[in-house]
Amino acid sequence: MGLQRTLSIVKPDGVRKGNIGEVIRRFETSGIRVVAMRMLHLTKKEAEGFYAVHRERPFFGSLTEFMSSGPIVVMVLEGENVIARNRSLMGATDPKKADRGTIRADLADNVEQNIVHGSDAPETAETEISYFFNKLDIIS
Ligand code: 3AN
Repeated sequence: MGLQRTLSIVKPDGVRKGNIGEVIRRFETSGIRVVAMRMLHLTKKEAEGFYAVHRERPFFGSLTEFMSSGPIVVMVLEGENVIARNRSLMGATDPKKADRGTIRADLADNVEQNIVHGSDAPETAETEISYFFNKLDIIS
């Protein structure tokens, strides 16, 4: 796999519930490095741009409403095979189906408000990272 980067987001529910530190602690404890980080409050339009691949899904309106409902924390994570490692720390999209001990099983309320986002492949990681960060924002 080699060294990878991925985009992680602590979603508005995670920020509201005070879970920013807990999410980062889990990354750091498992040897994943944070190499860029920023807090921001997306507009509806910006959330729609980020989730453009889901435009046709029935939950698109509600998802982008939620993602623009409060501040989020966006991070670039770096490590060996970090895309898959982050996905396994996050757990399944639906917290009811997520393995015990994962971020979503432990902290999330439902399939939409599920605390974290993580890129699902190298190509999406690259696109998603560049949606929020310039090259010079990322520590190497
Ligand atoms: P993941 O975030 O696990 O990669 P995706 O990419 O399928 O999951 O979905 C993107 C986001 O859309 C999820 N994080 C979740 O917030 C929302 N979502 C996914 N499936 C549903 C659903 N059935 N109902 C409502 N929201 C959903």
